[in-house]
Amino acid sequence: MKVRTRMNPERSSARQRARSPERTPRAAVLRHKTGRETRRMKLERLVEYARTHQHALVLTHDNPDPDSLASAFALAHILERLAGVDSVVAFGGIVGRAENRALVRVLKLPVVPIAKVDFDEFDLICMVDTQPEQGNHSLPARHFPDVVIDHHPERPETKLAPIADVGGTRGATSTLLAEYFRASGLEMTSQLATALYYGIKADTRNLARQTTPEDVDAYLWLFPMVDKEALVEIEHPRLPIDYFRLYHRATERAQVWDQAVLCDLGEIYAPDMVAEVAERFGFLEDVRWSLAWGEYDDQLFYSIRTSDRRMNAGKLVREIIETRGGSAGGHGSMAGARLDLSDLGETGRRRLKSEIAEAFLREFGVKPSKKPRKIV
Ligand SMILES: [Mn+2]
Repeated sequence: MKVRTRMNPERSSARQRARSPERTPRAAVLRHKTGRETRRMKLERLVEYARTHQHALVLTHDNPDPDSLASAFALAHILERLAGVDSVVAFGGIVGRAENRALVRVLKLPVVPIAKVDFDEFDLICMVDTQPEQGNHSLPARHFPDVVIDHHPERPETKLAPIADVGGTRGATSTLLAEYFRASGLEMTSQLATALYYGIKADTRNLARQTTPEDVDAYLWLFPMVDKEALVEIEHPRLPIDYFRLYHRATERAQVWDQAVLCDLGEIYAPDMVAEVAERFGFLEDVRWSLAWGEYDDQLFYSIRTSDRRMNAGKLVREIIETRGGSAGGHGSMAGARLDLSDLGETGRRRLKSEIAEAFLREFGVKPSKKPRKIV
């Protein structure tokens, strides 16, 4: 995967024409809406469609996690090898968590920040581990993806993408990509095997959460090809001092209400630290709900974890955050959301945060008269 910066503008406009809907009539794209389509058929359709294009952009969700990064590079590899399309993988936000930074560094994944991407240079736009409506990606509104591969529940607009493989029960998008790989007959590289394996492992919390037999199957298939030394480096990275400072603050600020723990982290150094903290406090004894939030770059980030099987974390964040103008996504046991704060002053921000915390507490069944316990 090469990173290009400039291309011939004439060719670029030709590609833009090629992207217009008239050139790719929906009817020409074989869609099997009925019946079960095997991964092999899906792969064939993807390759068939991609073949008439030259330059693919594969976009992860913002502040990408291992599942999103691994899926993006696996898709880029498939597009290059099977459809002859050169591919660039890009992300919005930052790669924040130490493990995710290590994944990119150790495996030398040539991922490009979205600020360096000129969307008009690409005639094939792909999106992985997220969907157009999800709101957690940086694809400008004037573009719509050609290809969407995501294990999250299908959003209505995704149906408009010529190639969409979304929804289902898989615990990770990396599992879907591993299935494409197996169907393709392409040789798996240890770099991609390591990334996909870690993608599945991270999303399913080592096959302990939202895991299907297909996830287990892909995990076991990949394992012999994993670069074990690289994996150790990725899973046990050096941590910045900010990490320990943030945990200190989190422990001081956490409030335990019955079976729910809530933590306002204030300013955070990386958006995905809310997920890290929510995940950790979710392990606190007797806790069934864990919610953490923090501010980064004028945005408010939320992350939630639950072990309550009767509740749906994804639905809950959508109800509480999307109705307030934010974007949200996730599934049964884990979800995240963000809200733009740039129009709000100090007071407005404080009010919004406490309103949202109260809304969550109500959903967690905590009585308003209750007082929280502190950890320290
Ligand atoms: Mn995922």
